[in-house]
Amino acid sequence: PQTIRRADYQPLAWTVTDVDLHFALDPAATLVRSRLTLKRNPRAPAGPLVLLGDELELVSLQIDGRTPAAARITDTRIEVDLDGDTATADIVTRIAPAKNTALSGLYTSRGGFFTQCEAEGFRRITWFPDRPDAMARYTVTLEADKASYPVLLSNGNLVGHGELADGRHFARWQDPFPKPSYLFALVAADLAVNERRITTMSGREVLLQIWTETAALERTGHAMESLVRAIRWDEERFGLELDLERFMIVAVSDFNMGAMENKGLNIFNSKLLLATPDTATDVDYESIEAVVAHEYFHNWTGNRVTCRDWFQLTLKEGLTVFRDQEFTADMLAAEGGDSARAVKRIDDVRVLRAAQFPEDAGPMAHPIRPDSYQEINNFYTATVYEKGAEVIRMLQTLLGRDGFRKGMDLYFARHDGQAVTCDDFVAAMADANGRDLTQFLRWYSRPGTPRLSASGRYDAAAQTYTLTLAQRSAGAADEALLIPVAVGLLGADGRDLPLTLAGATAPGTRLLELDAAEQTWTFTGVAERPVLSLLRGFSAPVIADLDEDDATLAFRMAHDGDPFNRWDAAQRFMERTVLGLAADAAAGRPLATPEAFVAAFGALLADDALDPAFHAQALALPGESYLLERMTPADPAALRTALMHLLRDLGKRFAADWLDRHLDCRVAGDYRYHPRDVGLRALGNLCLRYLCAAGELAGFAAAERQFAQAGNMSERLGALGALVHSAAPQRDSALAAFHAHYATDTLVLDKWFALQAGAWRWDPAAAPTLARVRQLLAHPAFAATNPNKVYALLGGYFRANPGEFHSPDGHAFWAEQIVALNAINPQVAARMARALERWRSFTPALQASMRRALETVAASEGLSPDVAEIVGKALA
Ligand code: HT7
Ligand code: ZN
Repeated sequence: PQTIRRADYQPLAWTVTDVDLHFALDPAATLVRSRLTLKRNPRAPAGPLVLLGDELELVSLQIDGRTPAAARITDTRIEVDLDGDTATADIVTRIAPAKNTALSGLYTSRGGFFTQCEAEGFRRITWFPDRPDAMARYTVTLEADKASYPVLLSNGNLVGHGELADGRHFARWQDPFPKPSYLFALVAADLAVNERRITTMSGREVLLQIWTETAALERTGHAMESLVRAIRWDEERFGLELDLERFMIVAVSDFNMGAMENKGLNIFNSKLLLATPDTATDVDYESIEAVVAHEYFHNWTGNRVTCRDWFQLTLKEGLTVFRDQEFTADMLAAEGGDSARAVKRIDDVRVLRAAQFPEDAGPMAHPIRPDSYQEINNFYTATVYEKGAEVIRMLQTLLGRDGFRKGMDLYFARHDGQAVTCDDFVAAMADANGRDLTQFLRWYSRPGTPRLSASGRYDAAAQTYTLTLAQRSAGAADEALLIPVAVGLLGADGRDLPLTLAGATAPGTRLLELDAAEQTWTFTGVAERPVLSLLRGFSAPVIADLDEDDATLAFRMAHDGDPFNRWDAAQRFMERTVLGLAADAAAGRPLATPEAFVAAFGALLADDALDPAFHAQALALPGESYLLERMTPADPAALRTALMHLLRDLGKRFAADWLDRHLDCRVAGDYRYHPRDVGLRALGNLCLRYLCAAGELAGFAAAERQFAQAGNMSERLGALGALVHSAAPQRDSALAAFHAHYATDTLVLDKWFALQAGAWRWDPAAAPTLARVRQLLAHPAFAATNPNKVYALLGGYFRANPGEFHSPDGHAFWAEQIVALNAINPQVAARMARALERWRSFTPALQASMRRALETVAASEGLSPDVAEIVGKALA
């Protein structure tokens, strides 16, 4: 595959000012007529008009009413030399939406038409300069059979509609805002609507609509509430108002990602839109609120100001993830206080460590603004999104909330309506705050996770504490990053000591700006030997190498005044314990949990003062993929043995406490999505997890009871999960009951598929999970054409179950499935393919079967650029 480089960017020689599209919709053969109004770009070197296409049948092309004599036409590119400064292109294209299983461009799903144009899907609809810096005004006419497709939607405002011959009808939409083609959308389907009218901060009345299949309409309430909250929050926090008369969201069952921010017509994977207490967990409720907000926030960060080219993707994605994280934190804190805010931060860091840290250490490592790619769809990554959000968060930390807001205001004042770069964003932040951010920009071009180390020296006589911080980034020794490091010092009683630096005193936490390879700070007036609390709130996306003994970890786990660091201390102690046990398992030594850890864990479990949501986070072991990443060499079987041992041991030792706490976690009354109730359910479910892992009969009974009596999906799935992740005799009957209850509910069945694919084997005599996964592939509810099903079943196995997946059989199965998926949907196949990219960090025996599987896929026929890039980089 061809490599595209950031350094090769050239502005377009010909821009498009207006696009007039006409769709004669038909699943087998849709005719797309397009009229482009073209203008020579005075700021670009002279060149031909370039139109891009992908799997299109060109019916006709005319320039200014005539067929061009010397157009250069290939399957993917049309070049035409044009005279003068303006021109009109008329293009007719034929496409087959029903055959479009890649779900990019125009496709059908459950009898309706839907589009997905980001990143390069528009070129699968019609010939176009399909890149984000080509911004134009769109008028779109949709024409379709009225009985089958009564609802016809596109971006902007409805400016006409009516009946046509032969039972067909049409609707015409006009979008007042110039936009890039990736934000174009259309929907034609049989849908029902949930509507709400609200008044925006300037007093305009706007119409909010959520469209779904009629049967799902009752599941749209939470999404509508979330949308209204998001609109209000963006007004209050950033002064940003909805700029449209109507804002629509549509649910679709077949979708490659979570959702898409098309201007005024967001399209959502139904999984991230539809919820009732009986069908969605608390985590689903939180995700829906966050994603509805995320897509809405893109209306400003992404749509009004967009990216110049796809290398700048983090400009909109990192910033918008940061905005949705802040939104969720504010929503949670409004009802659950600061502890709920800390829990959100912990959740976000868990995701970063589990997904982004491994990515940054493997063959797909890239800076948040990549320098090159083969297939842009492969770069919608945890690095661009989650690490990108951390980089934005550091800007807010460095500039303060008010300074950050000033920077945002200047960014919009300068760039509204433009396609810009990450440099433009940072320049606005710098200029609004009178601060030189040149060094900070290095974060945009640095791959890999930087490492931070600290050493402290206490001088009792002088009452000083001297802290030296050092940073290290692989391959960039001479270019230090600017790293905001929030620190605290704990006294022997566990309380924060006041921090005095250069005569200025701060009460608890102090922000240090590390901008050299190594730097030293001396705190004065330190009356006792302190314990360091470093990187509070996870103030930078780095790995902190702390040389803490068990006693210090236990102390911080019990007392750190920063809730994030208190959780982190527990995670560190757990990590040390699990990896120690895994090393014993790998060497065939007997496993024994260190008593120091048991004592610290027991104290944490017994702490009744903790908020339940925080308590659940603090008592949950680190994620398996994160731990695997921390292991050298990665040995998934040994790690699984260690995790099972620890869960079992902690479950047994504290069985009575887990049972008591589970009882204390009961939530009375109707379901509420409220931080307090969510926390109680999370903690209650964790208690069941430990009890069932321990094989406690009372635990099995408690889980069975909760499963049978559950008043909502969080309780039901929590109990079922505890049974499935154990050797409980009730396991299979509970799975069967769940299936019977939700047999026709495709979204809920995804949970049932995922649970079984991710199941650990507590009974060594049981068949490997692979056998069950193969059976489920043939289940009537499974469809390889539906990404949600693939992510649930195959993702549940390849990504969420390393202890079972990593075996020669698992790897051969992976190769077989990637080849099959590649023919159906390259984007989905590439996502699944990433499960083996870190193969070089595994044990030699596993490396051999992983390599074989990768080579099988690499050598297969018809490999898409998406999968080719992943396996090619893995094998390179
Ligand atoms: N901006 C959207 C990205 C997206 C996407 C990208 C590639 C292929 C399919 C896709 N669907 C949605 C979603 C977002 O980040 O808001
Ligand atoms: Zn986004």
